[in-house]
Order: sequence, then C-alpha cells, then structure tokens
Amino acid sequence: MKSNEIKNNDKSANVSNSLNKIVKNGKSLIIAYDQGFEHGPTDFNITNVDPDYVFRIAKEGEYDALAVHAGIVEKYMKSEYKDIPLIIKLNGKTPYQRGDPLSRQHTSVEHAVKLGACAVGYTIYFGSAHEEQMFQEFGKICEQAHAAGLAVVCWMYPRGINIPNEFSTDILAHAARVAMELGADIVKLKYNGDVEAMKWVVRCAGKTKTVIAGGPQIAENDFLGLVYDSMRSGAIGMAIGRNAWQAKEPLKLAKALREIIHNGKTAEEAKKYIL
Ligand code: FBP
Repeated sequence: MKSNEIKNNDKSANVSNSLNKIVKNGKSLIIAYDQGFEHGPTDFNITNVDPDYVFRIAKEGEYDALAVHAGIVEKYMKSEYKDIPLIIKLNGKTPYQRGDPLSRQHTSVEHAVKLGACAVGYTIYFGSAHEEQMFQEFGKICEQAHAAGLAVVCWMYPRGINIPNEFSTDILAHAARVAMELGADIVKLKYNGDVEAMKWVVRCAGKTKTVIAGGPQIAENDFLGLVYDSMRSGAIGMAIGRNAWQAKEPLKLAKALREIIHNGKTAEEAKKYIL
C-alpha cells in the first residue's frame, strides 16, 4: 500500500471515530440550540435563554451531541461538559432575510477543530435560487472537515420560490440524495408525516445517515409518536431543539426519547417516562 493510501485510511478512520462519538450503536439523539440565531430569542423563556441550561440538559439527559454556534462554546463551555460531543454550526441566517434563503459560512472548520468539535454542521436551502452557493460552500466544508477528521452534518431544508411544498416526498428524497453526494455523513431533514414515503427518502440518502428535526413544540405524547414514526422510517435518530429545551421536565422527556431511539421502545411504551 502506498503512503498516500495509508494517510487517506487514517483520515477516514478519524472521521469514523468522530462519527461514532455522535452515533452510538447506530443511533443518535442530538439536541440543537441554534434557534436564538435562526429565529431570535422569541423561542426562549427566562430559563432556556441561558445556554448553560441547555448544556446541562445535554449532559444530564445523556444526549449524544449538542449542535450550537461557536460563540456558545467559547462562552459557556465548562470542564464538566467536556464529554458532550459538539457539532459546531458553520452558517446561519435570521428571519429578516428577504427573498430566497441564502445562509453563508461564518465560522471556519479550523476554528471548530480548535473548539473541540466532533462534527461541523451546515444548512443548505435546497431549491433556493442561491442553492449553488451553498452547495459550493458545503462541498469545500466536507473536504476540509474530513481532512481534519471531523464528521459533517447537513441540515437540508427545501425552501424558496421553486419549492411549492417543502414536505413533498420527491423533493425531500432529492434533497437527501444531494446531501449524500456532496459528502455529508448525517443529513437532517424534516419529517413529512408519512412513514412509507420517508422510507424512500432515507433510502435515497444511502450511506449518509438520516436524523429528523423536531419542529415547534407539540404535546409530548404526540412528539413521542413523531419520534417513533421517524425511527420506523429508517432514520437513525432525531436532532431536536424546541421540544427538548422548552419541555417542562426536559430530563424525563430525554429519557423517553432515549428509550425509543436507543432501546427500540414504542411511543406507547415510552409514555410512562414522561408521567
Ligand atoms: P427544532 O427542533 O427546534 O425545530 O430545531 C431544529 C432546527 O433544525 C434547528 O437546528 C434550527 O434552528 C431550526 O430547526 C430551523 O428551522 P426553520 O428554518 O424551519 O425555522
């Protein structure tokens, strides 16, 4: 074997190691806390506006990873949180942008490495008039992150004037496929309410693992149903924000989520953990 091949094998081993910190036994429960950037503090109350509260939920709720922007890590990371695998978001936009969405990179892969990330995250608005800029940026990010031994998570959200229905199975399947072909290790998608249709979407992502986004807060029993159905569709887990840290008892909810995602329980069986 030539030395270049050895080096490449080393790199992919590093990426696998990073991925295995986030995906445990093939499954993953991720907590996302980038909504202060994406939506503004409107999602927060006096308790969950504090990033430390979400770090604590990630740790005590045994989430498999925390997805945040760099500044949150720089300012709120403590030694007691050092074992929480971090996914650092490299782009973001606010709701004030007009027209088709474009979200540009604001943080480098190099900086994410310095902050101790296992993975970097990037949102692509599939179908937007600006999709090419995001494809290009994301492709480069995959190259850089993989060369540095980091995994890459793609938030893949179909959106824009050319997307009549962001939950269309064909569009979601195409978006999932593009994430895989660009090099994502994990693609994060929204669930469209149809288990059989989502099986095709997950299939189109191939070896790229699919996680499902949580969405706005809904009744906990209904949310457990959504998580269970997402798992039945072949997703390896969830990347949840508002439903996780807006919960009245986030640790009880986390336990119920783990039971469904990691221990194969049904939504019905997991309900007892949120009583
Ligand atoms: P939620 O579980 O709160 O929906 O978070 C998932 C997420 O992908 C966040 O990471 C992101 O901030 C948000 O959704 C963006 O959603 P949208 O663009 O639909 O407002």
